[in-house]
Amino acid sequence: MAARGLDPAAVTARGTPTLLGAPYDLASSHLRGPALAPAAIRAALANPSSNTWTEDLLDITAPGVLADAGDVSLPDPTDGPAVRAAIEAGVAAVIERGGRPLTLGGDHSISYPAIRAVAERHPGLTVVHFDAHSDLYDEFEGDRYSHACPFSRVMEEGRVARLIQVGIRTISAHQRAQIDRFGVEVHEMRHWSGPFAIAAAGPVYLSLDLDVLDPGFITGISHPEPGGLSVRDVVTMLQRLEATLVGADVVELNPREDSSPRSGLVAAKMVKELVAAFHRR
Ligand SMILES: [Mn+2]
Repeated sequence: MAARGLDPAAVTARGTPTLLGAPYDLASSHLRGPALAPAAIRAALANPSSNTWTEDLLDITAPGVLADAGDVSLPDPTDGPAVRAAIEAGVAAVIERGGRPLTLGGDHSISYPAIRAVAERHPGLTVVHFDAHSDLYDEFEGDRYSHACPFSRVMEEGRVARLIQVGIRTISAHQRAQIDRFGVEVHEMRHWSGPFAIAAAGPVYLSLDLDVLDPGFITGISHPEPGGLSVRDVVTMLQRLEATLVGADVVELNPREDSSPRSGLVAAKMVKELVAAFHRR
């Protein structure tokens, strides 16, 4: 029997998933380190401790399965507007070359320009957001572009039809008000009863903050929040996703907080299963 999952004719029909590094962490409110993540994730993807196959038999090194556009060039990381413009342009360039962007943060602030670029090209976009945190602050410590704010910036522009959040367990009164203001569909951990299928009509962007995982599964993150998901929970939800992915990101890996390369391996596992999700629809 032929391996299920890889139909070479279908692989590029919707655009090859394409890695794009966004090595930026100056919008982090707590720790630096996620700027080192794109290199760490690429190294983990090549780590011989595992192989290059997804669980449903896609070889991510086979032609057309996963491309790599390198890192966004950030000449002056202290110039926030220039950083955001460069990330938005980098993501747009991936789409315009026929790829589907899979951006590697970086802190979560990079999702705002990345989603802007995708939403402009995919009307009716749904964003599926895995995170311990809602990241819906209007501003955080005086910074409207902090990694605590990207989904407020995304939602107030009105280009995203639905925002679905999973894994949230740190809502403040302000963020609850923002959830109501923007009509966010939140699946909080306090109501968790196991993995479920997220279905969305139309194009979907998936933003995966690795701190959605319980700190027992990953040390290399800046904001460990107990009471989270297992690696298996997230992988299963990626596999059950009933949606067409047009873009994604994996953010907030902090290699400086990792006591071994293992958190990078967790991030790489997520990247692989996201690649599979891109190819499933
Ligand atoms: Mn988070």
